[in-house]
Amino acid sequence: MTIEKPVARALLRDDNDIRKIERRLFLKQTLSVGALTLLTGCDVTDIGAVQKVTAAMSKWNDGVQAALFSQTRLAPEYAESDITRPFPFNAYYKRDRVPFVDGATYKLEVSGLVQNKQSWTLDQLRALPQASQITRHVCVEGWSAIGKWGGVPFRAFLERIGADTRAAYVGFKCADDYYSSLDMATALHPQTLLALTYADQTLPPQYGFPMKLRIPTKLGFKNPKHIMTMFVTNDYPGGYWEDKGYNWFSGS
Ligand SMILES: Nc1nc2c(c(=O)[nH]1)N[C@H]1C(S)=C(S)[C@@H](COP(=O)(O)O)O[C@H]1N2
Ligand SMILES: [Mo]
Repeated sequence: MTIEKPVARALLRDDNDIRKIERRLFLKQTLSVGALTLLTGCDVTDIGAVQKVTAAMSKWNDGVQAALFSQTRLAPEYAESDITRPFPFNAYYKRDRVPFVDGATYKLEVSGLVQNKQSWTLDQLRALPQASQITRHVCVEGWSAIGKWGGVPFRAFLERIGADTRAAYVGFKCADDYYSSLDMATALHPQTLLALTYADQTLPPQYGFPMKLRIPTKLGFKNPKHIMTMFVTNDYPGGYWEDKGYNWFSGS
């Protein structure tokens, strides 16, 4: 039932047979619904009951994974020539419904346990020291792709706004109905990036304009696009897929 472990391992090793692992993961998830039916005696059509059990197991997994998590463990980085072209688009809707956000009036809202709650324009974010990474994005649906993202190391941003880094979570609200949250250790991880560019260009609408969080140590669904608000909190904020039963930790 430890669904995400293979991915956690996959992120840490060389990716020779990452495809095989993804396939196995995909099958495992499909199987686990059947296994749940056997275990709980509830029918798979009884979505509510299945979700409750999945969520409970997920919580247990979160604890195990958090204990294993190391801030010094880095996701592999790649060369320009490894980049997947074209990079896939994915969301809970089709491409023609990608939200429009006006970059000229955009302001990232910051709230919760932070000293400075001022909101940030794109120009202000671009004026902060930037970094870039070429890393692999792994989606639970069974695909992965390598891309290049640039932006502000999230740790530096959290320090800049005086975030209480002893708090448990950082939460995100997006321009679509998406929302997500991270454990503080992952928020502070050196590869977690407040991404403003893709392939050295302004982040295109389909990949999350004006801003997304790029977290190479987490599965794709934990990388929120079109972020409008972020907040630091001790109250578990959940997430769009997490609240549907996906494992919250989902990473290494
Ligand atoms: N706002 C928002 N962020 C999101 C999603 C979404 O539907 N809306 N989908 C997630 C999932 S499941 C994946 S795999 C990635 C896809 O990112 P990409 O379009 O850059 O490949 O975005 C993640 N972040
Ligand atoms: Mo995904």
